[in-house]
Amino acid sequence: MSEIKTHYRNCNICEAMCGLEIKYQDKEILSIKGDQQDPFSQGYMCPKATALQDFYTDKDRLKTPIRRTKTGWEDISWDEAFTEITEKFKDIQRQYGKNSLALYLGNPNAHSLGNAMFLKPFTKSLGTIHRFSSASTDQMPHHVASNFMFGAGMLIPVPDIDRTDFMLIIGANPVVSNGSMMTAPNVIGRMKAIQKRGGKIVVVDPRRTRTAKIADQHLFIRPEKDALLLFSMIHRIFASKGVNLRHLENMVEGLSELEKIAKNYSPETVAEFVGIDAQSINTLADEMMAADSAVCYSRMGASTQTFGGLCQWLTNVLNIITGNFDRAGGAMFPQPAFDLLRNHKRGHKTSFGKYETRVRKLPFFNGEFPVAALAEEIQTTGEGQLKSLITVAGNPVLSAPSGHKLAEAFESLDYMVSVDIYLNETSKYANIILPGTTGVENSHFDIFFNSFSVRNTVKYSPPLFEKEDYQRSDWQILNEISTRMTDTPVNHPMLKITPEMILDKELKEGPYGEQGMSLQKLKDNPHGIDIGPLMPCIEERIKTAGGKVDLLPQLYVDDLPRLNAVMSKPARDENYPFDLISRRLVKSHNTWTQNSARLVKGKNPCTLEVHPEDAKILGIEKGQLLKVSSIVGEVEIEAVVTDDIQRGVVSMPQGWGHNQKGTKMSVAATQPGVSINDLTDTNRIDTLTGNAALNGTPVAIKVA
Ligand SMILES: Nc1nc2c(c(=O)[nH]1)N[C@H]1C(S)=C(S)[C@@H](COP(=O)(O)OP(=O)(O)OC[C@H]3O[C@@H](n4cnc5c(=O)[nH]c(N)nc54)[C@H](O)[C@@H]3O)O[C@H]1N2
Ligand SMILES: Nc1nc2c(c(=O)[nH]1)N[C@H]1C(S)=C(S)[C@@H](COP(=O)(O)OP(=O)(O)OC[C@H]3O[C@@H](n4cnc5c(=O)[nH]c(N)nc54)[C@H](O)[C@@H]3O)O[C@H]1N2
Ligand code: SF4
Ligand SMILES: [Mo]
Repeated sequence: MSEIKTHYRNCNICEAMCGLEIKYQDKEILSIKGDQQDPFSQGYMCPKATALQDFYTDKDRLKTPIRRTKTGWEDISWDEAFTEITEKFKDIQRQYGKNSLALYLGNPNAHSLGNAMFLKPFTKSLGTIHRFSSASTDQMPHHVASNFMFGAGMLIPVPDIDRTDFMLIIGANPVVSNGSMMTAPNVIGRMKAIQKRGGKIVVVDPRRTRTAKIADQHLFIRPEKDALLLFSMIHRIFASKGVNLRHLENMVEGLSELEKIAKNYSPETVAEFVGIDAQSINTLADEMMAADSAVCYSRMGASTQTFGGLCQWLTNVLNIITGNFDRAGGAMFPQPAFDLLRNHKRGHKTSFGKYETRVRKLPFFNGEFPVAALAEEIQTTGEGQLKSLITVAGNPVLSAPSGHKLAEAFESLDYMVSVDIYLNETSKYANIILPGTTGVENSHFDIFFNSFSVRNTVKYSPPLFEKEDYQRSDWQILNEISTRMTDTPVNHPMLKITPEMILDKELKEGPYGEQGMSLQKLKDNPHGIDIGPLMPCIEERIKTAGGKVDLLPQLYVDDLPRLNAVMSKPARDENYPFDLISRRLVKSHNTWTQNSARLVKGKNPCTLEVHPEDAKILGIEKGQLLKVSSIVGEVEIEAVVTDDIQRGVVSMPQGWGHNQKGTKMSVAATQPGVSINDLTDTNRIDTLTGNAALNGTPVAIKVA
C-alpha cells in the first residue's frame, strides 16, 4: 500500500462547481469532503458529491463498447464499434440524405471539459441539421432572450446574489437544486447573508419549497401565469413613474412602446388568473423599486412552461427598468477566463430561426431543434424522416416530454448509437453503446458554469485516476467518430489536439491572459483562483449590432395574443383538473445518479404531493397508491398529503422511472419510482422558443 494522498477538484455533477478534497490511496477513494480552501465554495458541498466514489467503482458502469444482438448484448472492440457505426451512418445518409441522422446531447455534456471542446467539430462531422438537446427541456428561453435582447444566446445575466438587497425568486428552488444559470455554491449561506445584511427574499412558486421556507415571503402562484405577474409588475413600475435606467439611459431601445403594451396588464386585470392579489403585486413592484439594489431571478418553473419565452424576456425587462442591470446587486454578466464569446462579433448573424422542423414547423434556436419534436420526426414517414440517431450523455426516454412515446420511436429507427456510461432506458435501444470515462477519471474545467457564475473564478482539475488502457474518454470517442465520418487522414495535425491545449490557448488569449492566466497557473493553484465579484461590463460585452439593448424584440410582441388568450379561456380541463409540476430532490441529479446506493437508500422519494383539501374530496390518504393520468399516459404513485402544495396542483419528482426491462442499473432498480415524463405531452410547448412545457401538465388523479 502506498501513502494516503490528497486530490483537489471541482464536483462535476451540477452547476455549483463545489471544490472537493479527496483522500485516496492507490486507486481507492477514502473520503470526499468540501475543500475549505476553495475560494468560491469554501468547504461547501452537497450529499451528491460523495457518490463520485460510487460512480467510479460502479460494477454496472460500462467501460468498453457493447453491441445489441438477437440474444443479448456482446462485447466488441473499439475498432469494430467505430467501423460499424460510421459505415452504418454513412450508408443511411447515402440512402436518405445527410439530415436523416439525428443527434441528441444530454446534460452531462455541459459538465465535461472534453465534450465542451470537441462537440462542435463532432456535430459538424455528422453533417446533419437535426440536432436536439436537453436545453429545450430546460433553458432555451434564456438563450432566446439573450440572443434577441443582448445579441448573443450565451450572454446570460446572472443574479448578483452576494450583493443584492432584494431577491425575487420565481420558479426556482436553488436550496435543493443548488442553483441553475446562477452558479453559486452554498446558496443557503448566500441567501442567509442577504437577510443578515437587512435584505429581503421573496419566492413565487406553486409549491412551498425549501427555498420558500427560508425566504422572507412566499407567494403561491397558479402554474404558468408568471408572464402575467411579471407584466403587471412592469405595469406598476411605469404607472408609478418608477422607471430608472441609470447608466443604461442611452443604451436601451423600445421603452415607450413597452410602456404602451404594459398598460394592458394591470395587477387588477391579471390578479385572478395569477392567483396573487393586486395589492401584493403592487407591493412586490414597489419593494423592487425602493430597494438599493434588487434582482429578479426566474428559472425552471418560469422557463419550462407554455410561456417560457415571455417569462425570460420580462425578467430581463424588470431588472433593466428598475435600474438593476449591469450593476452590483442586480443582474450582471460574468466575465469568465475562458470566454465563449471571445470571437463573437457584434451584430453577428445567428442561426436563430434559420430552420423549422418538418412536421410541426417548430423553430430552430441556438443551433438546435426542440426535443419535443424528435419522436414525430422519427415516426412521420416521407421526405426528411429521421432514420438514425446518436445520443451523447442523455437519457431522453426519462427526461423528455412523452418519453415513453420517444422509446417507441427509437425502436423504429434503422440504427442508433449511445455514448453513455450505462445501459439505461435510452441506451437500451442503441445498436452499440460507447462508454467514455467519467467523473474522477476525467480532467475538469467548467466552461459553461463560469459563464453563469455569481463571481468570476477559475479552476482546473486534473484526473484523479488515469484511465485504463482499454478505456476511452468521451472526447476521444467523439473525435474518432468525427475523423471516420469525414475520412480525415490519421496523421492529420488536428488529431493531436487535446482539451488541455485548447483550454490553455483560450486562457492565454482570454480577458485575463495579459495578467498571466494559463493552464500552468491553474495547475499551480489547485484550489482555484478568485478573480473577484462581477463587474459592470455591458458596454464591452454586448453583442447587438448597434451596441444597444433591445427591450422589445418583435418576436415577443407577436407572442402576446397567446398570453392574452389565457385571460379569456376557462381555467381548466374538466377531464384533467389538476396541474402537474416537477420537483427536484436533494439526493438525485436528473435521471442518472440513482445507481449510487447511498443516494437512493431509505424510503421511496418518488411520491405525488397533494393538497389536503383536494385529498379530502378525492378520499386520498397518505401513502395510498394513486393513478395519475394525462392525455398521453398513466402512472401509479404513492400519495403524500401536504399543504406545501397549492390546491389544484400536484407535484412529482423528475428523473425517476428505473423500472424498465432490459436496463442494467441494478441499484436504481431497487428504488425505481415512475417517470413523470410518461405524463408530459410533446404538444405542450412554449411555441415561441420550442421549449417543452413540462410544468402545468393537466392530469387527473384517483385512488388506484
Ligand atoms: N418533467 C420534467 N422533465 C425534465 C425536467 C423537469 O424538471 N421536469 N428537467 C429537465 C432538465 S433541466 C434537464 S437538464 C434534462 C436532462 O435530460 P438528459 O440530459 O437527457 O438526462 P440526464 O439524466 O442528465 O442524462 C444523462 C445521461 O448521461 C449519462 N452519463 C452520465 N455521466 C456521463 C458521462 O460522463 N459521459 C457520458 N457519455 N454519459 C454520461 C447517464 O447515464 C444518462 O444516460 O431533463 C429535463 N427533464
Ligand atoms: N438535487 C438536484 N439538483 C439539481 C438537479 C437535480 O436533478 N437534482 N438538476 C440540475 C438541473 S439540470 C437544473 S436545470 C437545475 C434546475 O434548478 P431550478 O431552476 O432551481 O429547478 P427546480 O428545482 O426544478 O425548481 C423549479 C421550481 O419551479 C416551480 N414551478 C413549477 N411550475 C411553476 C410555474 O408555473 N411557475 C412558478 N413560478 N414556479 C413553478 C417548482 O415548484 C420548483 O420549485 O437544477 C440542477 N440541480
Ligand atoms: S452542489 Fe452540485 S457541484 Fe456541489 S457538491 Fe453537490 S452536486 Fe456537486
Ligand atoms: Mo437542466
